[in-house]
Order: sequence, then C-alpha cells, then structure tokens
Amino acid sequence: MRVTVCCSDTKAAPWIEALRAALPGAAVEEWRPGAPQADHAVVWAPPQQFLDEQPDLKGIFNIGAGVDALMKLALPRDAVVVRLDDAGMSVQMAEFVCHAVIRHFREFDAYERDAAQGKWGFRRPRLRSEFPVGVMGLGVLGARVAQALAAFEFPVLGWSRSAREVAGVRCFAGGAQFDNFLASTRVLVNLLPLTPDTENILDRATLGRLQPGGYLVNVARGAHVVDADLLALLDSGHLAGAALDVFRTEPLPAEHPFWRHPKITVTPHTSARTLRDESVTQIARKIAAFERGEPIAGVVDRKKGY
Ligand code: NDP
Ligand code: OXD
Repeated sequence: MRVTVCCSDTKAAPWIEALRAALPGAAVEEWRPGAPQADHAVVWAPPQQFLDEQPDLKGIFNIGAGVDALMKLALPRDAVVVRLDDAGMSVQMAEFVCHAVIRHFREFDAYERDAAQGKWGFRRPRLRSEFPVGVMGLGVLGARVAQALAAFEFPVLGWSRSAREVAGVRCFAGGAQFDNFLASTRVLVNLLPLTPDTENILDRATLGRLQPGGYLVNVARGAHVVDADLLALLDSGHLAGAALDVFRTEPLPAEHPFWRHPKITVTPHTSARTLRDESVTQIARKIAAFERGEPIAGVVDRKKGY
C-alpha cells in the first residue's frame, strides 16, 4: 500500500516518520510532482495539481476537522474524504471557549486593566441566568463545548442542521428555529463548518438578533463573519465584545482593525491545535479499517460539504 503526504503550511517530515511507524506495511512518501499513484493521501490544503495527478486515490485523510479548503478543489470522484474526528481537539476547544466565556462573564478583562493600574475594586456579581450561551454547531466539537459550558451552570442552547439531543442543552435545529435560538442567546459561540450555507452567516442580521450586550466567540472559520458588520455592532454598543480565533485572512494582516479594537480579543487560530500523535494514530487506524472494508467515522458528506 502506498500513502502520499501533501501538506501546505505544515512540515511533512514528522508526519511521514510517524505514519511510517504506525503503518509498517505501507510505503509512505512526501508527494512531489510526477510521483506514482498512491492508495491514500494524508493532506492539509493541498494544491489542485496534487489531486489532478492522483486521480485514483481511495481515501483522502485531512489533518484537520474542517475540510473547507479541500472542498474548494476538484477532488477525485470516487475518493472517500475523511476528516479528523476529535483527535484531542474537543477538550482544547472546551478549554478555550469556557475560558473566553468566563473571562467575559466574570469581567476578568476589566480586573486585569484595574490591576495594571494598582486598583483594588470589586464589580457587582453578574447573574448566570442573564448570560445564556448559544453554540452554533453541535457536532464533535460543539457538543463537547456545550456540555463543558453547562457544567459551569450557564443556560446553554445549541443549534444544528438536523435535530440533536445533548444533555443539559436546549437544542434548536434548522433555519426555522434559527431566529428563536438567536433571540434566546446572549453569548454566541460559533462551531459550524464553513460551507456555502454557512459562509457570512455572522452578519448584521444574525448578530443583531442576539440579546443586548451580546458577545461573540468565533472559533470556527473567519469567513463565517462579515467583519464590517461585527465592527458596526460593537461600535453601536449592541455587542459588548468578541473573542476571535479565526480570520478571513490568516495571519490576520497588521492593518486589520480587529487587532486594535478595544472590545476584541485576537488569538492566532490556536483554540484547538492538531495534535500529531493522536491524529496519526487515528488516521492509521482508519486506513487499516478502510482496507479491511470496515466502516470508519469522520467521512465527509460531499453534498453537505462537511
Ligand atoms: P462536525 O461536522 O462534527 O459538526 C458540525 C456541526 O455543524 C453539526 O452539528 C452540523 O449539524 C452543524 N451544521 C453544519 N451546517 C449547518 C447549517 N447549515 N445549519 C446549522 N447547523 C449546521 O464538525 P466539528 O465539530 O468537528 O468541527 C466544527 C468546525 O470547527 C470545523 O469545521 C472547523 O471549521 C472548526 N475548527 C476550528 C479549529 C480551530 O483551531 N479554530 C480546530 C478544529 C475545528 P448536524 O449535526 O445536523 O450535521
Ligand atoms: C481544523 C483547524 O479544522 O485546525 O482542524 O482549524
């Protein structure tokens, strides 16, 4: 069996070494133009040329949960596209989102500013019941995040495409229940995949329906947000702030207003990092299961785009 590795923005060598150890019977090589046809590919944002030269791939294994970059390309018709299924990311996402929500709710950002001025002052405790948190996307990451928030006793709501049940979470589904979900939400957490249906979903209309004093935590993709609409709602005071981990252009350009906005906290796409060991173990197990003809988790529905 031949496995080819093609990653932009990521060093291939450590992945190849780890995949060779996990798949001892396989020939694992970095892809170069003109390389022989492989059975499976392990990729992150590969160029179109790679896919054009590998038309008979059986499996394309993405080293991330989001497949939006891959879905923009012309893929071999019969290849099964597989994304990372947690692989150590859901606990990181839960940490990141709980930190962002609690930092805002408990006003730790304001206490940090006070401390920098040597100021000892208490703020009036806020009521959790006044900070319902709505999680968009109740998949592998969103469901874990929603449950972690519920453990801190926030009222938690969730929204997904099809109806879901998550313990401790008031679930909404589909376009028909979107407005109701938004109107019941003050802190909005985005964990949707980026697809044609969800691009620009966080615009003036959507964010404007949040309860006054709303807060946005975007940990999915930058192209979900209409940047100018978010800035306008922050400046009008309808939104109290935003924690943004993902951006339309990454790295976030130095001149982008998000860097300097007093109500925005920027982090560099770091909310849930791909962990190589966990990811290689998962991918190697899936390749072996696939070759045995067994079903595998994390297969992308190409029609839905995630
Ligand atoms: P999943 O595929 O497991 O979950 C996606 C969820 O979104 C599902 O609940 C799905 O609904 C819902 N959804 C999709 N389309 C729509 C729609 N049009 N309307 C309403 N709900 C919709 O994905 P993951 O949880 O694994 O990952 C989510 C995203 O997180 C990734 O696609 C990626 O972009 C981002 N991510 C960001 C990282 C970072 O470091 N910032 C790291 C990892 C991932 P249904 O349940 O009905 O299918
Ligand atoms: C992912 C990411 O999709 O890191 O896994 O953004």
